[in-house]
Amino acid sequence: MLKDDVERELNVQIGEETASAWLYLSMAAWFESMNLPGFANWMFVQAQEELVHARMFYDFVHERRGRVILGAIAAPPTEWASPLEAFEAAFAHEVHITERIHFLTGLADRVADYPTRVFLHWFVTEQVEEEASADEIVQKLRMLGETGSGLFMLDRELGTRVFTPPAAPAT
Ligand code: OFO
Repeated sequence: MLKDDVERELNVQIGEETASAWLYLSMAAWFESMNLPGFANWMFVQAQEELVHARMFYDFVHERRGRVILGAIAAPPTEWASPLEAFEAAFAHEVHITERIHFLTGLADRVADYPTRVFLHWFVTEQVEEEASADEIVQKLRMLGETGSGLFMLDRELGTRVFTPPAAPAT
């Protein structure tokens, strides 16, 4: 059984992961409107991954015989000044999600909830990758510049990203 405060925070995290998907889908739509289909593809794949993350928390709460309670998801921003600003926002968002995962991990430790602690281990590792992949594109945008052939080449590269569902963590 889940303790009440752990259950509540896992429910908050379902909302956080869903909000991540909503944010990246909004960024995908903005990139489409900017005629950058490769960037839009990268964000769309990212949104799909976030929905899987939300589902993992959803399933875990049920496995532990908890109750999933969904809250409101705030509307995401819809405009960014440039591709660089959008990816800087994506990176900052991932830093926030990392902080949430670390907070949850600390909570599980404090209440000796070992199954939740083990479940969260996958997300601790995942967040290292999430931050690194957003930051890699920030660095490329800074290096290549945001106009002309650099942007076109990066758009082609980001267009090759495909969605592969993450393997479920052991519980
Ligand atoms: Fe779910 O990792 Fe990004 O937000």
